[in-house]
Amino acid sequence: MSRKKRLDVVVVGAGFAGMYALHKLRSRGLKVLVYEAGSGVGGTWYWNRYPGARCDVNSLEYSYQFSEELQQEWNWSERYSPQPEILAYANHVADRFDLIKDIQFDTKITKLNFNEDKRLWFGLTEQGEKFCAQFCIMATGCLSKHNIPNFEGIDNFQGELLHTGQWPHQPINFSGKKVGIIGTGSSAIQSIPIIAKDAAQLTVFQRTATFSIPAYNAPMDRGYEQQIKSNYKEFRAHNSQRYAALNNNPSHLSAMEVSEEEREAIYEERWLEGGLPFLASFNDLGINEEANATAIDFIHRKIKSAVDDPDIAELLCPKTVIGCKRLCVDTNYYKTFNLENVVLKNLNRSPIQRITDKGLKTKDAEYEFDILILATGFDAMTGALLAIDIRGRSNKTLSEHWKDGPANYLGLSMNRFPNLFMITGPGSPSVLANMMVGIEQHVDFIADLLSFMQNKDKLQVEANADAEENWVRLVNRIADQTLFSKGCNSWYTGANIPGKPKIFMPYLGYPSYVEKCNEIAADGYRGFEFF
Ligand code: NA7
Repeated sequence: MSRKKRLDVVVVGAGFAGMYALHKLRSRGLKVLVYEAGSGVGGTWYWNRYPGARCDVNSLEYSYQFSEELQQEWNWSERYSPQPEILAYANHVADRFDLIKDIQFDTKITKLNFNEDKRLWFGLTEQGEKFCAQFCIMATGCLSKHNIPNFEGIDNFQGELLHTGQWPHQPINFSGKKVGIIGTGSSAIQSIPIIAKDAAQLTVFQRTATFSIPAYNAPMDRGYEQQIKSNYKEFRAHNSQRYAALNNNPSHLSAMEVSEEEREAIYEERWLEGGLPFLASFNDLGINEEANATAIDFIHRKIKSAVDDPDIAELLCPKTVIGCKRLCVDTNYYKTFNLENVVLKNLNRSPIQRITDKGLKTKDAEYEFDILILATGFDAMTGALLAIDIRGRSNKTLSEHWKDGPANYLGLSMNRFPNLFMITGPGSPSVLANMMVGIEQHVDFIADLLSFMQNKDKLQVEANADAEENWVRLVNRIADQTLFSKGCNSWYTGANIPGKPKIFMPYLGYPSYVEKCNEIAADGYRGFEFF
């Protein structure tokens, strides 16, 4: 066991949040160390290496803005960046800002306990290394604790069992293989068309059909890139005023106030533009069920025109509200089901009973596979935090504090957990805004809060209980005004994990969130208690 390390700030996770936290806080003269479970930087882009993994946000927006030189000098090769390029970018940033020397890789944190007498967090790693720090920054990611459903017999499978969120580093050869994939969320939708090209047979097990919009990914338009880069600051500032901090050209029209022809033309135009901006076709798709139904109808017709077999097309048509589960962005997803080697199975009609040594058994049939892929998602937003034994004041555990859902203030801080901050935690815009933008805003807010404490000679800060309660109520009140909090079992609400408290976690509306953060800071960090 090594000697205990004494730090000002310990950061957990070396994804984009942890990397920027390290850079920012180190530049303020603090002694910072990042612990990272993986062997490299990049977080979600380090782990999610499945075929076709790609960002669903435009490359020119899914990148840091804290360094003008960095954003000018880095060139993305495609409209939507593939995972290897985003990982290369993360490594470039780590080298450029000399981050590696303060990151300890291959190290999982198992315990974090707050010592009230010493006013320090004491931590333990899986390898038994101890450390203490005044502040803890949990940059553990929203989609980092992968979800392996409790399938009976899962350990019996003799073939290759893979999870999209824990993909091996070496290439997987699908050629001539019989492959099964469980799940049809974003990870499956991106990987299915690519796996189908090589596999002898691909069987897709679907529980809930998902809406997907074509990406129309293409090589970066250098003219457009130049245009953005010539005024990058303004472009970023403009986007931060958008609901999800994305350049999605939101419409000011209601889907119900235009003629049917006009509506169809607008949807068609958005469809051809591709990607997530489809949801901004009209201003009421997220709040009016009738308006939402018009978008559903449009996409159903697109699916039916793409898929030859009407029964398969019907099965691929989602029956939920559009936007309730995360909208997917694909390349050739629906058309892949026209290939002879691709089969779609309806788990609602015939659920999985168990995994066998050769494949899996559903209520009606038995399947044999060489490779079985779990594209079954994540214990999102809270999973990675609850995987660590975190104990705050009075030995209160995080799991106790969150037994009815993730109580928090601004998605950043929690009552009874002094000097511990989350980046893009539950209660912040997080996954429903451009993550890179949210990350920088959070880290900047925390850095300013720490400076405020230094100036006031304060050693300890935490959210007060009332502020926390009111914040959670506000997050839910906002979500309840939309269609996104109800009507489907989404990971936004924790409903994808059996037994998890069901509560809508992301704060909807990036600009209003930032406005609140700024007001609170200007008001002496209202809602926080200092000691
Ligand atoms: P998602 O979007 O959570 O998708 C997981 C898929 O796995 C989804 O289709 C689930 O069906 C299915 N699933 C989960 N558990 C089971 C069980 N027990 N049986 C059958 N099917 C199951 O995860 P992704 O990795 O695809 O995407 C996560 C995010 O990453 C994505 O939103 C982007 O932001 C990037 P269900 O819908 O629950 O019926």
